[in-house]
Amino acid sequence: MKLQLAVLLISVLLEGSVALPAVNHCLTKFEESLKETMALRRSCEEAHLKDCCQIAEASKIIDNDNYTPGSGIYDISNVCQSTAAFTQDIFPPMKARCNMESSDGGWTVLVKRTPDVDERVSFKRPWVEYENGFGNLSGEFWYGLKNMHCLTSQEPMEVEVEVSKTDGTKLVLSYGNFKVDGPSTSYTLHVSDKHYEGFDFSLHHNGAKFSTFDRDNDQNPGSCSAIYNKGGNWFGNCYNMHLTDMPKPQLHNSERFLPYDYAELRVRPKGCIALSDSPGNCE
Ligand SMILES: [Ca+2]
Repeated sequence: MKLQLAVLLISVLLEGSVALPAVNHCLTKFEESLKETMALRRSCEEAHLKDCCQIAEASKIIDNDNYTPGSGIYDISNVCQSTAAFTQDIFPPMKARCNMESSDGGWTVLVKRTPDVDERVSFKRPWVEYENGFGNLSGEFWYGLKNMHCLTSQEPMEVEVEVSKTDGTKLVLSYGNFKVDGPSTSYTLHVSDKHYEGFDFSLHHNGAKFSTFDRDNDQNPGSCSAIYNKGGNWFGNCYNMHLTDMPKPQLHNSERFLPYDYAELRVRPKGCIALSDSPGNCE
């Protein structure tokens, strides 16, 4: 084999015209193979992957089901693009934070609170900022009511709210239905079909309009946002879940306040096929 290679090399050097067809043949084969791979990638990119579930599914197809994408920031189609002013520019294309680990992954993260950042993000913001989104996708952020409405209106979605403390205490609240209506309803929230044991933290919030300190749509004689540190929320009178409270996200189980250090609200389509063994397709 080494001898054949040496002969080929010498032929190339001394009689290029004789050996080149063999080399060209190999190059052509390689080029064809490369084109095939690139075409497959393009077909998935052009499919306008619209959320983290579709990214997880497409990754499995490209790499023959051997590759599981990690959690992080991904490009998604800009069908839900708003004028959000994220620290990391979200367009074009639009970016999303994907959680590919919790409960088999495929989650698009809509709200994130974490103390593990150099600079904390303030959630004391007016209506317009809650509509468009704010923060940093690699740290703390609010994805924006416009984006939440768009993402949850395309198909039925499920939701998980995970809260935890630095001591390892963790609570995952999962619901089978999650939808944010449009601006004409002040982004009314629909959350139902509880999938965990214990207190139902969706009370106060299912059917509630969104409120901020400068736009009071809640059921309290005063303003829940103003009372609870100017964070925006789907307040009733006032809350069981307040992920934008400052300085920490809070739950309230009808008896007492439960402060946490971390919080994440994430959604994915019901029956996301990234969860199954089937590779599916890009269409
Ligand atoms: Ca009120």
